[in-house]
Amino acid sequence: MMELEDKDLLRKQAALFPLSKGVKFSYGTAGFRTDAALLPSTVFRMGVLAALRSLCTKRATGLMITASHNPVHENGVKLADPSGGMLNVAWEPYSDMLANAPDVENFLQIVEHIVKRENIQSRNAASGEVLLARDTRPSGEALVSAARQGVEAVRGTVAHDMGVLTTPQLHWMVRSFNNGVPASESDYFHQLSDSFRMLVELWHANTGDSTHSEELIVDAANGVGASKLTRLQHLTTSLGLQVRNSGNEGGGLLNDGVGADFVQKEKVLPHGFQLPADVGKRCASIDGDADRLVYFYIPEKHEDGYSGPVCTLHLLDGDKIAAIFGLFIIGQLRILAGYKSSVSDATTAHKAVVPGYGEVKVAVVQTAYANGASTNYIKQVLGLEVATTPTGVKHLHKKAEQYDIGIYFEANGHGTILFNEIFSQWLQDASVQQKEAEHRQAAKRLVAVNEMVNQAVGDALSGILMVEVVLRYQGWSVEQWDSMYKDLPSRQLKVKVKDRAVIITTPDETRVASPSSLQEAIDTEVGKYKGGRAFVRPSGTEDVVRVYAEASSQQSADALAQAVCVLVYHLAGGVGPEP
Ligand code: G16
Repeated sequence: MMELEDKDLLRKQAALFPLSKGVKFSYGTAGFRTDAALLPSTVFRMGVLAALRSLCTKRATGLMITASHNPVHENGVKLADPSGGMLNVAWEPYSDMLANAPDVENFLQIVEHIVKRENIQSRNAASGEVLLARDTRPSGEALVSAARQGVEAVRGTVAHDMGVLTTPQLHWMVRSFNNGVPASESDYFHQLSDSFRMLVELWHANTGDSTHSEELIVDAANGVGASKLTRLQHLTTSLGLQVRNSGNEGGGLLNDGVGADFVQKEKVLPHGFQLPADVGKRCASIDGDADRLVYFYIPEKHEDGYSGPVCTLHLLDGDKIAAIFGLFIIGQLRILAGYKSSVSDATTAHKAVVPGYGEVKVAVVQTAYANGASTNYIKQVLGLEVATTPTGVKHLHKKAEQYDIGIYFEANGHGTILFNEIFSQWLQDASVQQKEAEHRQAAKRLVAVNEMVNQAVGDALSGILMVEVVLRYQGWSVEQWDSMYKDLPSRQLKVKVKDRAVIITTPDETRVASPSSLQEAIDTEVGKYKGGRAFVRPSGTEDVVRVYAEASSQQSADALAQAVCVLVYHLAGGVGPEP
């Protein structure tokens, strides 16, 4: 139970952050997101919740001020659990209740309810800790201050302001902090760069090749990732990087015509990239808080002849990143399993049975947005299991944890590779104890991947390092990587409706459960297109309904997506002009 002085402190502090009138907050896919001016009360209250979660688990939690891919006037808050992953979904209803509490007394009652229900007792000095960080949005500083006041309104909890970070850096720090290992930003950079160096050295040792591949050009969305990439580059001399859209004074706006979300959804060049100067170059885009990564290039010629709103670039999205990661992982496991083939011809389906460990369970986790061609490739060519979950890294991460190695990626570029603890330990031992040098090297490579690739959450920076390493091992250009499989033509659009909550989908998000008339109409429309597939779902980060369509040609995918938008507009309360 809360003591009187706990309540007095909370009451006094909460009164400084009154709820904005007429707004209903919902935790959404990855936390709260809206116009920054509406957020101080929500952020204060999430500071309180992060403190309670820390007291409850007796470990540090994290709170990140960011709205990721959303426009610069918006902001948001994401919470990190003690594992470094997203807030435990069982606590999401508390977030909604706290964020929407109409007044201070009601807010206090909800806090009391959480304290009681979760049996939170420890309120000794500094028994709870919350790490805070923000991206580069101008509203971030004031919101971090609101978060700090929320954390410190819960007696016995302290806030540590970690400064301006990418979202994955904060998650990494929470995980490291709780694991009792060095957790500063400089530790993060050293861990990534040391393991990258190790992988490059192992590659040199194997191939004798010491040439550096051409530099990678990264569109940093005018966000926090730009300065972090520059810092990473200073530590990894063999990584040639050119950072564009760095958000420097006089440059462009955060996420405005730039960044991973823009490139992946629009499939057009971001600002700062041009024809013909950038034709054939290996390029990547990250998003505003650097937790998403996609690659792209401008081909010499367009072979499909279609000149609709697409085709200025070839996109290598999260699905293709998952595919190349899967290829590399399975290649190393093949070596450990005693196959004589090298990584580049690891193209037959098989189970990875490694002597001394047994079958290594590997899977790729995707969502309904995964391009059908990627799923086929991963299953049929790589021979890997594919698991699916609803949208949201919190779901994919949880699923990926069920395997020895779980590779998860959303098509939009969120993803990572998780290693379970028992298998990680086995790899550590195998890297010194295996008899064959080849086997020791394969184990060492996987140990280095485990170190380099963020184990807490998808991370564009560690993702870049991993892609760049695998391309070297494969000896591939970006075009060769792209040719692993050909994407089925697809199109993603969004529709504005009065209330996006009127659309309820089935758990796998591929069908609309309500309103049923909408699903019937979508089915009829899909039936008109060869190889057609389409689904709609309310976004959890923007006030829109998302529409996805695939078909056998780009014209058909565009037409199907457009037709489904019109259906959503008419059957789910569209607002503004008809799409
Ligand atoms: C967040 C989530 C992702 C999700 C994305 C879009 O990413 O972490 O898992 O795919 O939102 O979600 P929705 O389709 O519901 O808008 P980010 O990069 O925006 O934080």
